[in-house]
Amino acid sequence: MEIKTFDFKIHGDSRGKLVAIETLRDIPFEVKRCYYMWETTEGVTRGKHAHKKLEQVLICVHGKCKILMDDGHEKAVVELNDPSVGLHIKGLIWREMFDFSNDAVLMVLASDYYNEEDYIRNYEDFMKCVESGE
Ligand code: T46
Repeated sequence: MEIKTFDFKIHGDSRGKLVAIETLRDIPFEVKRCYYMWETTEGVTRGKHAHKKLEQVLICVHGKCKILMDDGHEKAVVELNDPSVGLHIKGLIWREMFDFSNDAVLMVLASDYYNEEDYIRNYEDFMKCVESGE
């Protein structure tokens, strides 16, 4: 499975660091939504779903966490621990987020508004979509 990450430019000076992410320049889609999660309960796994159309970039802006990606054929785990790195998730990918550090803040830039109909929350349904090439 191809893992696509973006290394965002860090603007650093004596005051500290700053990353700017511009739509269609630093990431390949128009951002319609941003959400983030923090104070994730120790040992918990979030996600456990796929999306039909949504495209996203995940950035752990503080702390660290791991992302499992599964395309129905292969699985890969990526650790996010750098606020200047974004993980691109596009297409039919089952994702799980786990191993959150206590201080982790996971921010997500999404290509569309929240729509429960775009979710595939059952793994068997996900595999049916993979097999049918939907
Ligand atoms: C994804 C992974 C990486 C909203 O009302 N609006 C939103 O934009 C989102 C993302 C969630 N919600 C509500 C729906 C649920 O009642 O917030 C609650 C928690 O959402 P969910 O259980 O889907 O969260 P995660 O962490 O399992 O998954 C999220 C995204 O939903 C998903 O698109 O790819 O992060």
